[in-house]
Amino acid sequence: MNMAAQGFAVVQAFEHDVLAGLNAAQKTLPCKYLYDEAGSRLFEEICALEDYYLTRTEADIFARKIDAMAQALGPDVTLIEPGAGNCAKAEPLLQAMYTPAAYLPLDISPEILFAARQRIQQRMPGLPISPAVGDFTSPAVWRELPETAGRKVVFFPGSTIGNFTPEQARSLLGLFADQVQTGDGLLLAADLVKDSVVLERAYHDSNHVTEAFNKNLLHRINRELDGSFNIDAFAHRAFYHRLRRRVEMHLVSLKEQVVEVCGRQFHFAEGETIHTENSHKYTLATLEELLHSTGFQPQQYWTDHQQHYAIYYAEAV
Ligand code: AVJ
Repeated sequence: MNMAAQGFAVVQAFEHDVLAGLNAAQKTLPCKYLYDEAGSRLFEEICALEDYYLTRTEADIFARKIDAMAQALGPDVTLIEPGAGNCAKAEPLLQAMYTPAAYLPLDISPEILFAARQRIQQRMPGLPISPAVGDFTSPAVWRELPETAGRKVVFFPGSTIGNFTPEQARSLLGLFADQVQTGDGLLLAADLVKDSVVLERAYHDSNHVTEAFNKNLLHRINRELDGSFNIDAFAHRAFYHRLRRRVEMHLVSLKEQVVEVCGRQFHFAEGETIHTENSHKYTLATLEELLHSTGFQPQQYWTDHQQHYAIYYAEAV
């Protein structure tokens, strides 16, 4: 697909998904749409918050264990990163790896991806880098990657896996498994189950950045789909659902109201919510179970001293 056709398809998918989501009994919007330019900037701000322990905990594990990880991955490996964004996490890993064969980042944002390629290329001139633009949950974008000889490792940091329900996570890791051979690897990070006060503070931060991040989705719909959302008539809500082992993010309608999107009307009762994101939390056991069920054998994991966060290395069987 050329860039213009791709842009058109992306707009159509957004319109389709928003209309379908607002028509559902429990109104819902796919969380991937939180990450437009403004949303991605807000998410970066979230990552720097005191209340949001995930990013710094993961960074701390990487900083302490990067050599052990590089060792586990092995020499001459092609590193494939779905949802690579600015590729900031792969760079130190590639530096620590023994003669990496190539780096293949996948992302929906071509601008961020190509800027990152240029940056890494300058610092690692000998490393072949082949980015692919598209949604990593669709097999189509994986087919754009060049054929490579030798071992491959799929790198999936950031606890992005948390955005997928257990069934979706299984099919996503199944898709990853389809891309690799026996003995190839997966380096996967996940946020762990912990005290609900700590969890809820991370998604309802005292700086209100997560609130702005959540509400940005309504701004985006207003802008791109001719929406009439009154942002102040919605509140940010985030809570930990113990049984589902996930933090759910919602936008709560503060009054009965009718909102227009793409010329269609949607009714909101007072207190009715739009479910905008899930962030699933794992235990070491549920994470290992997920890996096993998708054809990966856990080899090693690294965690922080509070066991808030885990990074697993597993190999395809
Ligand atoms: C990008 C999926 C890891 O679930 O913690 C942060 C997204 N949402 N604050 C997460 C997010 C609200 C984040 N992930």
